[in-house]
Amino acid sequence: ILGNNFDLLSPQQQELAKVLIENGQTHLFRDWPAPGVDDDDKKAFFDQIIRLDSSYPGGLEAYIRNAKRLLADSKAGKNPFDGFTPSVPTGETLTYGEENFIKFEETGVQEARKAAFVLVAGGLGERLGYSGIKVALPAETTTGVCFLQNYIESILALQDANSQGESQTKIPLVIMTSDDTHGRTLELLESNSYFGMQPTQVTLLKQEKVACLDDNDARLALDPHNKYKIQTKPHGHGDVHSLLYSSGILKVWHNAGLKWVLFFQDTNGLLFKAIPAALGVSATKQYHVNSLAVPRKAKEAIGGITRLTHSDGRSMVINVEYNQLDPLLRASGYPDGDVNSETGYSPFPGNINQLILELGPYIEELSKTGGAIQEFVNPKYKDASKTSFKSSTRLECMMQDYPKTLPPSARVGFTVMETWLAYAPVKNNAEDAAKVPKGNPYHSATSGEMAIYRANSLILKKAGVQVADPVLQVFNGQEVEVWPRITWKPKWGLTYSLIKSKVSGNCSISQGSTLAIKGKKIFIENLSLDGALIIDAVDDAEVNVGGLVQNRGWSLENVDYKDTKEPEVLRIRGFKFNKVEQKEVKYSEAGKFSFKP
Ligand code: UGB
Repeated sequence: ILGNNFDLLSPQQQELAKVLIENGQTHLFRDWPAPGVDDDDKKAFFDQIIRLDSSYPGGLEAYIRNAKRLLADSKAGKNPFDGFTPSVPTGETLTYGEENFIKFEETGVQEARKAAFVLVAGGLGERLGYSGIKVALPAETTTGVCFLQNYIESILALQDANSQGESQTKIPLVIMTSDDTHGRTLELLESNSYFGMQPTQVTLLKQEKVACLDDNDARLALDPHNKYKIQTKPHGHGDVHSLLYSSGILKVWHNAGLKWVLFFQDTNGLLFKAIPAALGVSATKQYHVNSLAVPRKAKEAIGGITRLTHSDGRSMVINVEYNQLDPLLRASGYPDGDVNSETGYSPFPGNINQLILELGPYIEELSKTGGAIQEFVNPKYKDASKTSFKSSTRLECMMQDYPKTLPPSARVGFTVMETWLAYAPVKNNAEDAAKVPKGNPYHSATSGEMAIYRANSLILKKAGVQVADPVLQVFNGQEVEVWPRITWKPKWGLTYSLIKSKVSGNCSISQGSTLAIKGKKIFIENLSLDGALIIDAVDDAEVNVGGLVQNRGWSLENVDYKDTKEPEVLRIRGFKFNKVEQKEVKYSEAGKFSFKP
């Protein structure tokens, strides 16, 4: 089929050409001119084939085989849950600040010295429609700290809590990127000195896209504008497992004595408030897999953690994706499908895709699978005959499907935390967020930022501070609770016990106030705040803050998302601060200080 073009190819390329031809891909070469014409393009084509082959567990042959099988199942309307009955699983439910929560936090902080973190950040965030990479987005605009900085500083706070004198723990961080995010992620890190991490602590692993498919025979789709290029699309966050495995980094971690791998997503500004306790649960319960979950509103766009029991006796606790939960329930004796129970929530806890895996069993499993995760395909058919697609499709996979291949002996659990504490992602653009059914979370930049103020306010309240009640305000068509704008660095308030140890006496914060704590050893005692207060201090400065701080503070102003005069980061949240007046204090040298205006 390739004729004399075959001789242009290297031995490796020739092997791959044979694989393609034997697997129904002759159409790829049908229009190739004789040698001498487009030879460089032909070589470039095979360079891409080599990349596609090497980045998929089992290579292109396996990809085509899997695609044929999944496309046939999809055409036949095969239910992926055939034989399985869903039921509500039981897991650990924690309440912030309670005795067992504090105990788990303490254990978790200690375990963190044996942990590695993995951030999946290859997604473009199409639903959000932000032009930059999502991890560069400010988590809140009081300090302007972006998600990546917040994540890194949280990991550094955990690291710091485990370092004594000379023996410095260094917690590794892997960031999975893609062609869409790689360059900009690296640039963000480099231009900010890795936000305080050692560059050697951070590893970027880039996921490759997978080949698109034109039809039910899994014929690879050519780029309509370039017959020497195969169309590709993202394969999904499930790639993280095969990438970690093939990079060899898991072995490095194992040899270094690490025990836990924590996976997390790109835009959840609350996450690290829940991490220490969740890791404590993993260690205490010896979970091989622990998924973090929150109470889920029916139809909310997060998966439901479900126990699936097969008629043959098999049973597993697994995420069922939001679009599959309703049909599964309807087909299994829940005629109303995905609905709230009398508690006002779905009985199935919501998966927030924060997974904690025990490294040993994880490596053992990946040695068998190569990191391949159960995939799915979602073709948009032209008509009911299901013979052709509206546009090319591809296989996809999700990182939370990892437990699907585990043996029944695996210890798979989950930990439910309060939503206000653990989960406020930024996924939806203003327009879509405004259309979210009333009572369901917006998952927008507006709600994501307000959730940080709410969580910090609630935590300080729990620690004994009188924090004023919120007011309701509407930004970009979304009604949100506006709490005092309280922020702190992770090193200030890593755990509830630590926060409690830093506030004492009679403290109060009024509704319109702003409080930004940027230092580590800042102790709040008998502080009465009505205005804006920003305290910065180097780690060796111990500062006592108290007394009455009163000024005109920062007010909130509406910004319309369509107002192109405003920067995009403000437009997507629908508000900005008018910094009328503030008290700003800074301690740049070690020592003991007292700030009492
Ligand atoms: N991501 C990648 O790194 N690579 C990819 O190819 C795709 C994504 P989305 P999704 O917690 O709110 C998930 O798109 O997939 C990264 C769970 O499946 O934001 O719609 C991307 O950068 C769902 O069960 O989410 O839904 C981002 O960091 C529920 O838990 C992450 O993967 C939901 O998240 C998630 O990508 C949730």
